[in-house]
Amino acid sequence: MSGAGAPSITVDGTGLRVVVVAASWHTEVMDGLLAGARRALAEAHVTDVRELRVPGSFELPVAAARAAAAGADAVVALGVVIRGGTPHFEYVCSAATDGLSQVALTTGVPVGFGLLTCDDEQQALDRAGLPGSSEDKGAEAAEAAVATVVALRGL
Ligand code: DLZ
Repeated sequence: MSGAGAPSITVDGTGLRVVVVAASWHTEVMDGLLAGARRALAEAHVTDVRELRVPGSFELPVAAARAAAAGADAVVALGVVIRGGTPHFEYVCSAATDGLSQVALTTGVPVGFGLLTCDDEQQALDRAGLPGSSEDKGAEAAEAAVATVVALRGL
């Protein structure tokens, strides 16, 4: 999957409460994802932003579920999983991905998916929104979460 074809999203999230849940593995990449999410939320005029750090991406779904239960209008989930030499990668990725989509569907609270699942660190750095990165997945996840709240309110 490539970033080609990504939409340009401009959205007004004034008055929304957004919780960013973020894993802690791979510090440099996580710092880039977090900075991108913060920047995108500020550009969308979201001022009620809380950040909740968890150890690893496996813990993201429970944090997202708690954030939704606590009244978040949207959750932005950020994490980085890098493939190693064992099947652990697949288990962490699928637990995090399935868990986050389950949270969105069962609570109705949009969850922006900012989980990078990469073969190596360079792939993650390329997507981290850092100087020299070609993509900014933290910002994209934040924009998607806010845009989905606004879209659903139009029903
Ligand atoms: C154990 C583990 C490994 C090997 N790799 C990563 C990773 O690349 N990215 C990540 O976010 N978390 C990793 N973890 C930690 C798990 O997500 C989880 O925190 C632990 O298994 C404890 O539940």
